[in-house]
Amino acid sequence: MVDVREAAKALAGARRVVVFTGAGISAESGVPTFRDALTGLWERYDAQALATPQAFEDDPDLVWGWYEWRRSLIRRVHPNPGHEAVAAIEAHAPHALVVTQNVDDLHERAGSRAPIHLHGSLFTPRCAACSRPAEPGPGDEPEEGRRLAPPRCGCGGAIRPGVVWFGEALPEEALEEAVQAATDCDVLLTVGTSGVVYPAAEIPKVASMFGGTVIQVNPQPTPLDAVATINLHGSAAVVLPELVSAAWPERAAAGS
Ligand code: BJW
Ligand code: ZN
Repeated sequence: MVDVREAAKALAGARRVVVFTGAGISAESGVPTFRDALTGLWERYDAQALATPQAFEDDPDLVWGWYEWRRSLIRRVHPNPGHEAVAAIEAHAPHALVVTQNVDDLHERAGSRAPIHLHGSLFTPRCAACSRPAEPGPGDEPEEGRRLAPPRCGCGGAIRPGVVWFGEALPEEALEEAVQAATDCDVLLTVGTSGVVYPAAEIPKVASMFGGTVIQVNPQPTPLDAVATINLHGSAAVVLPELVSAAWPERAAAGS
C-alpha cells in the first residue's frame, strides 16, 4: 500500500508518462500470455513453428489458422479494469503515451487514444509479397488447431498476419517514437511484461537511464525488477485501478 501511494505520487506529479504494456495486462480479459507457466502460449506451442517468417513460408495454412483462432478469441473478450485504468491515466496525465507489445486491440477498445503497437496487430494483415494492407475480414471463428489457407492478395501473394515475428524488424517509426518518449518521460509504468523480448525490453531501461521513474506492475519477478524504482506486485486489473484512484483521488470520487 505504501508502494502504491509512492507510485501514485510520482504518477500524479509527472508531466510526461509512458505506459508500457505486455501480454499480462490482457490476461484477466482471458487472453493467454506467452511465457506464464502452464497457461502461456509458448508452453503449448512451438514459437519457431508459428511465429517466424520461415514458419509462414513452410506452412502458411498452419500459421494463418493459428492466428485466425487467436483473432477470433480476442474478438470474443473485453477490456478489463487494467486497460480502463490505462485509458484513465491518459485522460488525467497531460502527456501520456501508451506503448504496447500486444497484438490485441483491447487498449483501443478501452478508450486509449493511439497506442503504439511495437509488435504489430492481429487486425492489420498484409500481403507477404507486396506488403499491401488487406482487410481483416469477418473471421470464421476457427477452432484451436485448425489449419486455414490464407487469403490471396491481388498480386497473388499470401496474406499474412500484421504482427512482428522473431527475427523481423519492429516498425521503425513506432520504435523510434517509443524510444523518444522513454527518453523524455518523467514516469514509465511497465505492466504485465516478462521483459525478455528485445528490442522492446530496452524501453523501460532507456527511461531509467535518462532519469525517469520506472514503476512496474507484475505478480511475478522479472528482469525489470532491477530497473524499476517501484515494484507493485499484483495483477494489472487490481493494481492499476488502485493506482489511478490514489493518484487522482478527487477525480475518482467525482467519477471522472
Ligand atoms: C501479469 C498478469 C496480470 C501475468 N497482470 N501481469 C537481444 C538478446 C537476445 C535476443 C535478442 C536480442 N535482440 C533481439 C533478439 C531476438 C529476439 C528476442 O528478443 N528473443 C528473446 C526472446 C531471446 N527478438 C526479435 O527477434 C525481434 N526482432 C529483432 O530483433 O529484429 C532484428 C532485426 C533488425 C533489422 C532487420 C531485421 C531484424 C522481434 C521480436 C518479436 C516478438 N514477437 C512476439 C510474437 C508477436 C506475434 C504473436 O502475438 O504471435 O511478441 S513474441 C511474444 O513476446 C510477443 C510479445 O509481444 C512478446 C513479449 O511478451 P510479453 O508481452 O512480455 O508476454 P510474456 O508472456 O512473456 O509475459 C507476461 C508477463 O505478464 C509475465 O511477466 C507475467 O508474470 C505477467 N502477468 N498475468 C499483470 N494479470
Ligand atoms: Zn500483394
